[in-house]
Amino acid sequence: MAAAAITMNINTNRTTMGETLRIAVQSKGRLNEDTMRLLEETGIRISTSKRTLLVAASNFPLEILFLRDDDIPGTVADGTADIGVVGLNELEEQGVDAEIVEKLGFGACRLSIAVPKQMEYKDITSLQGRRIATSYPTILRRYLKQRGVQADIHVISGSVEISTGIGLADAIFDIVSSGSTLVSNNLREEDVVLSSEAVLIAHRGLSEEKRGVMEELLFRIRAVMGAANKKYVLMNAPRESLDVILNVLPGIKSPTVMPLAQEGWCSIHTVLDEKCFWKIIGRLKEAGAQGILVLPIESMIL
Ligand code: PRT
Ligand code: ZN
Repeated sequence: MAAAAITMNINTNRTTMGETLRIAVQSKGRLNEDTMRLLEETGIRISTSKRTLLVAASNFPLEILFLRDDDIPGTVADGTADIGVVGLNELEEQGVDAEIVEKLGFGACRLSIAVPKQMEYKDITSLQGRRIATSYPTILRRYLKQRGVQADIHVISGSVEISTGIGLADAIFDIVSSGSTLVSNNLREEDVVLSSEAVLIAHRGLSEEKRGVMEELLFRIRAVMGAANKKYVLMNAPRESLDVILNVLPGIKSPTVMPLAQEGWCSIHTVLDEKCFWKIIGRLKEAGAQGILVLPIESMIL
């Protein structure tokens, strides 16, 4: 009986939302975990037990195509996948034509010029005629051209950070996140050329039906991202403290206030930024708030 109900549910989804959408996701590496977590938080069930190249979701018209991140922009541009999750750095480097639909808020990093600690560096013109090692030649070439600098670009596919130490280059152009890789290789970050994060990209020629499925997915993704770091906060307070407490609370809209069975007391409910909550908790207690409950929010639809 339960199985029949589930099957019916899937079928209903498919008829109301049209075709199955194919999303390209990094098979392993830095973006895989966050992407899969985001999909899971949207309520989409994907069996990751049998790790094949193509996996279908069981309760949403979506199939996941697992690829190396380098292959994702091209696969989406040519329509083999309908949408994909990839670093903006990778998309920019490949320069393929795909629509950036949403910034996803994870995989944050930057593409920067870095030079040996002891090297004097005023600006990018200091690298005129010098050798720069990178895995991102297209973005670097464009940056140098815009600034009228001619340099020798050495394209290497990995361990770019060691290339100055071994005498292969005078400077590097590479991904920086915490900066610790640069420090441990005696390098100093100079120009930040591109700020990157994971983005959801889409094939330009999506059918109307597929675009509809993407919009449904996007709606869920935005609800999950909207709830990130937000907490649902409940507290009890004497009615006479209400004005002071409402002044302290920077809620999304006006908070809900409900009377309690005990005369002269009320319950206040609101949604707060987690960071903000820890800043104002002292003032809430001072104002007389008691029994403060802080609850996680799964998704938030504004
Ligand atoms: O196998 P596949 O080709 O799929 O993966 P990959 O090895 O090419 O890529 P992967 O998994 O390393 O990175 C995927 C994406 O994650 C990148 O394209 C970026 O958009 C994003 N990202 C975020 C990062 C980093 N942070 C990062 N720190 N990519 C790489 N790094 C590396 C960087 O190259 C350097 O070696 O980490 C080092 C620097 O880190 P810090 O923290 O020491 O500065
Ligand atoms: Zn790669």
